[in-house]
Amino acid sequence: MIKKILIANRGEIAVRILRACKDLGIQTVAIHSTADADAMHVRLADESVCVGPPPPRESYLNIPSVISAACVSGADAIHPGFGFLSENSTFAHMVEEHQLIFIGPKADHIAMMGDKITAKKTFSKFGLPTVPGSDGAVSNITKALKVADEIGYPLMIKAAGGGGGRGMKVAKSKTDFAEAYETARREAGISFGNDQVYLEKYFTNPRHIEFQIMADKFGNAVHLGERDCSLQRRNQKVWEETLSSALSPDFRDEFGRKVAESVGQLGYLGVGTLEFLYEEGRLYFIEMNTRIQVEHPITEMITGVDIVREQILIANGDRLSLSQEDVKFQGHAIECRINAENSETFIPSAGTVVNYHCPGGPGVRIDSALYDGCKVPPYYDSLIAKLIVYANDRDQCLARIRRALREYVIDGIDTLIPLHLKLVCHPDVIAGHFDIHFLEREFETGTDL
Ligand code: MV4
Repeated sequence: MIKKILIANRGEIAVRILRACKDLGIQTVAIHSTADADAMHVRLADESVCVGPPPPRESYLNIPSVISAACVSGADAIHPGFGFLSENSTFAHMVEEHQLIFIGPKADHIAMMGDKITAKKTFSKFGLPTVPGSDGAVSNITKALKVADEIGYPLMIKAAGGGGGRGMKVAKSKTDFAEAYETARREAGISFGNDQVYLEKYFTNPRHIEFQIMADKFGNAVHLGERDCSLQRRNQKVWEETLSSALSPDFRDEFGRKVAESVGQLGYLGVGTLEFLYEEGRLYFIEMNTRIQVEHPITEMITGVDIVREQILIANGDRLSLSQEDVKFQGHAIECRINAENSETFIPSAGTVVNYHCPGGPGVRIDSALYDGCKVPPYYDSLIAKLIVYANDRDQCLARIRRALREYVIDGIDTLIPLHLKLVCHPDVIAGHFDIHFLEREFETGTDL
């Protein structure tokens, strides 16, 4: 059994992973930059190692430092969390080469899903619907124009090395296409070191729906239902919920089984998420994430599964603790991401938190590394807390969010609490009527400041 885990992350996800380790009786090692010496994740860990100065490149992304920290502390596994090194296949490979367990999928599967063309081909081969578009990369303008005519306009040009909203261009019509195509290739080469691009039909007003999956080394694979992550701004999710009202129980059941079967056939190991665009009653695969995601707690709330615990046990070589028949969905859960940002301008805010007071009561879970008097440094992601609310149905869930947001006190820095209070009182949000453009459209944040 894994005895000691090094957590190669910071903030709320490091704390979340620490908690799963403690529940399992596993020793913990935190890493931190000099800016995080007094951070919550350092205080809660059994041991800690400083891995470098504040800039992420020199600390949390510094592979030799992170692996050395694991070796000197006698850890037998590394949990990467999300962001940082979590989807770096080179890192995953190096961890294994040091006789350490990487708590995540095989390095090959990380690399495979990092290439969005390969990811799409893979799941298409397993029978999942994908967004209509080019069959793989389009390597020159002549071919590209021909394929573009077949797909029709508007269409999207996406970089194979992109993902998560990076490296995408919309061509509204044939007039825009050649320039958009050349720009996309040039930028992809610079940003990702890979200038391959592919084409897709552009969905104008889709929802973003993703399925959570887990798979063990014995070929067992299950899905834990879907999350609707349509409320986002500039590819940063702000609010996520599960289950989605867009899918009927029968559709979810059938589609979810296909998703689980696909990852089983792939021989995937660990937890992951398949992202889809939803339009006019249909789901189309776009990308797979091979990490634990920010929004995993809402799935935990409605299924009762501790996904981080499962992730650790899968990496340890254990069997999944449940089969598909054991997965039951109960109630509704919503996550409000509390970022250290101004609710109107979205300008990041750093400083010292004062008067910290957390909401509580039935159905309220806070995942955070905040404490009264803690510092929010300017060097890292602005996510500082997640308000996760559970209730028997969506309306009761919304009422509890209002109650919890009004209780929440975070002074000293700007946060997204005021934005969430507006969202949870908005008629379209209450009605569940939104797509991926709703937030930018409604709160006029689509344009530059
Ligand atoms: C799309 C799309 C419309 N049509 N693909 C953005 C993130 C990346 N995972 C894929 N993205 C999109 N791909 C086609 N063919 C619109 C988006 C998109 C988006 C998707 C999910 C959540 C938020 C989004 C915001 C802008 C664009």
